[in-house]
Amino acid sequence: MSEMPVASGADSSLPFEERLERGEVVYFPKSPFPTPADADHTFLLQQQLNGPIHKNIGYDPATGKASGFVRGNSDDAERLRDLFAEFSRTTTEWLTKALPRYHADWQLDRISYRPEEEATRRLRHTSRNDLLHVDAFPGRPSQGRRILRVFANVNPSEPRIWVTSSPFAALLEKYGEAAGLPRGNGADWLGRVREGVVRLFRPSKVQRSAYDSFMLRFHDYLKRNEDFQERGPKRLWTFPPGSAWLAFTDTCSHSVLRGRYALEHSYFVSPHVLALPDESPPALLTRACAKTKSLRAA
Ligand SMILES: O=C(O)CCC(=O)C(=O)O
Ligand SMILES: [Fe+2]
Repeated sequence: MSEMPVASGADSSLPFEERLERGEVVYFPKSPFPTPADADHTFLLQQQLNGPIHKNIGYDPATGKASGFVRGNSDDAERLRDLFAEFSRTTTEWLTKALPRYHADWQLDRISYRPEEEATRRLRHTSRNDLLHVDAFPGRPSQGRRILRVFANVNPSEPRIWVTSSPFAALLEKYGEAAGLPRGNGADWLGRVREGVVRLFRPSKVQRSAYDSFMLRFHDYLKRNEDFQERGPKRLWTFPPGSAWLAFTDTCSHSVLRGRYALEHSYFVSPHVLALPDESPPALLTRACAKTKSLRAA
């Protein structure tokens, strides 16, 4: 590891990967990877969201396309793409060294840039960031891969404020049944709907598996559940300017209350490179369903 994370969360003596996989946030008061500096930083702060269709400004490292920003001239658009491409390259380079076991089988997902003030946003209920949830991407099914996200607060003077709550394992135990556990025995969830009629019409699109459908349902369920939102355990995080943090956001329940100007990079990590595959959401879900099935049969 190039630089040890500064202790945060429950047990900092555990390896970095285990802490992340169990749902902790790993926090760095000073970002260990570069973020845009000087004129590039000023340029980034000038970018505006092309709302309300887009929730954030986005960039896909696979295609080099940026979206969701108010377009000025073509030089500016190219400069923004270059800036995102560089952020993707340097963040991935750092992460490869910091978490070598994941690098063996991960896919780079998207970058987002969040220029809006979170405290005053008006979003659809299921899109709201101020309600606690675990992540599932409606348009980008993970098919059992884990969602690892790296954030950097690029605000020059204000912190970004998060709240985190119980990890996925505890939430599944408490609310899984009520949210609607998937049917079947689990072994076929990850690929079941990859084939079939839809695939013929949209051959390039990754299909949603039964696992993805459950994770989306659970995401929405948690945002609607007043008991969890109001009475669940809470930890407040204040991420100052220049800091960075990482989390498996499919496990670490989280919400953002305040702050603007954050950069974020998502990665999909394959189950077989995890340090604790038996504690991953697909494994926990498989066991939860088996238990429910045997209880019903008894
Ligand atoms: O913008 C943030 O700090 C986190 C928002 C969030 O929960 C998400 O993008 O899934
Ligand atoms: Fe989220």
